Amino acid sequence: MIPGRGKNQIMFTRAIARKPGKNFAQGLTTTLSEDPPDYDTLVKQHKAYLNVLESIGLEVILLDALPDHPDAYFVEDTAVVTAEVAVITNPGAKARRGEEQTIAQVLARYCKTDNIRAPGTVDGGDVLQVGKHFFIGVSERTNPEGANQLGRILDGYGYTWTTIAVSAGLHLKSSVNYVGKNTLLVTEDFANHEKLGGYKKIVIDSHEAYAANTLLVNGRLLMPAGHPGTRKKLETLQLEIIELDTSEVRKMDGGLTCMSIRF
Ligand code: CIR
Repeated sequence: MIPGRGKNQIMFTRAIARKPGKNFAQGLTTTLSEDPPDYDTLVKQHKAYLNVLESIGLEVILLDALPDHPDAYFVEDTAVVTAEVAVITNPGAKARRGEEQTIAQVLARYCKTDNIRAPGTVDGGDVLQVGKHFFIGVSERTNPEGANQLGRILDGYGYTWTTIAVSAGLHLKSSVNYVGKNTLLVTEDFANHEKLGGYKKIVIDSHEAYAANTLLVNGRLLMPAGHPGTRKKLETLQLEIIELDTSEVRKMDGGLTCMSIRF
């Protein structure tokens, strides 16, 4: 049995990812960094990420870069995939619309698909699945109409869902993630959120807030390197922890969850 496999844990066999394009630094970002984003470093970090996914048993379906969409390697935002259906999103940022069509073609080979329709918008980064429940962040990218459309689709497959206002960070999963064993990893902003009751919480110190974007895959925790305080707290879960350097992705407001669609 895989360590840490619990009732809310989903086991994945595949991941869709996309190569970053040379123009990735033209993507959307709110992060001001002294060092400009570096393509060669990003490529190395992206490969290391994919190697980890493969090493823990996922088949990686790697797509080519989309030159017209410098953020397209953040594939997570384009689809919400459950065991029964893949919901193709309508990304909230205009510059990112169109990315979802190429992902829809790939997912259609593996599962039934449905769509979020305008004026609804959803970014997958706002959608957190914990077992049979979905938290859907309402953010600058995911609007109430999109959240409700997604919720109604999920209803049809026996899932429950709640919306949650994203008051800080780009997406819900910039601040809240499920790390196994009935535990949510949260930033201080979400530590006492009324809609996140019923779970144990690991609260991250504010100076390590970026580590909230930690990804649970098949019993392992993939976390961004360089957050020793959060690592120590996560060690209490007794799951294998794999640190990955995400410096270049972070400059583009992205993280570990964003770079793959697991299913
Ligand atoms: C964007 O602003 O859309 C990208 N630069 C970053 C998207 C990160 N995606 C995610 O957290 N799921």
